[in-house]
Amino acid sequence: MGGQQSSFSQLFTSSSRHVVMLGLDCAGKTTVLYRLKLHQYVNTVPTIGFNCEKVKGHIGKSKGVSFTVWDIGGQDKLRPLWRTYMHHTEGIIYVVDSCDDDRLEEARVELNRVAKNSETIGVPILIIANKQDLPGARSCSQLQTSMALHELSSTHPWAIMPAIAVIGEGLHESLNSLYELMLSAKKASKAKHKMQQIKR
Ligand SMILES: Nc1nc2c(ncn2[C@@H]2O[C@H](COP(=O)(O)OP(=O)(O)O)[C@@H](O)[C@H]2O)c(=O)[nH]1
Ligand SMILES: [Mg+2]
Repeated sequence: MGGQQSSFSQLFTSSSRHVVMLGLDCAGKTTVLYRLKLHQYVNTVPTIGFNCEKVKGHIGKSKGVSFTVWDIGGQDKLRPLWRTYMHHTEGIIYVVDSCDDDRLEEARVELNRVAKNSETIGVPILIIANKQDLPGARSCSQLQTSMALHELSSTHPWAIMPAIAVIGEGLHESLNSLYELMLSAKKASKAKHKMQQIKR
């Protein structure tokens, strides 16, 4: 098992950044994934288990960078599985339905659970405020307040970006923003490592 696991992780360290996409069911995760992958709208069915695709960044620093994106089913009975996919992940995308006022609290609680999981400490989190096309959609700053995102700051670099997954708006910007967080997290951990070596 140990050997198997290390070759499994090597798979990701080589050429492609390992990203996990989480969020409540119906937030738009699968739509995000296939928009990024195929540049077209795909009629989704509720995800049982997961989808996984290789996606290339298009803009900014992420241009040409390859990402392996895991889209994990968000129904409550599947959420315990999220933990399994957090191993070795370099970045987390958390998709929120900006219109679903009824489940905003549930989305906040689940995000908090992800952030508290020891596997994810230090891993950058990019929150996608999805469905900005719908009337009554909460803005990023409204979500920032109502989901108490500042609480993430002690353990995770994070950012929030608006998106309309059905037409692909804001998705590559979000991926790029996550990648920038990943780059600075890597830099910070390298610097910390160096400091520790100097101290010794
Ligand atoms: N209006 C609107 N609907 C969206 C958007 N993104 C996803 N949806 C719809 O939300 C529903 C759930 O999407 P899906 O990707 O299956 O969510 P998942 O359960 O998180 O994977 C589908 O009917 C999508 O067409 C968006 O940006 N705007
Ligand atoms: Mg899905």
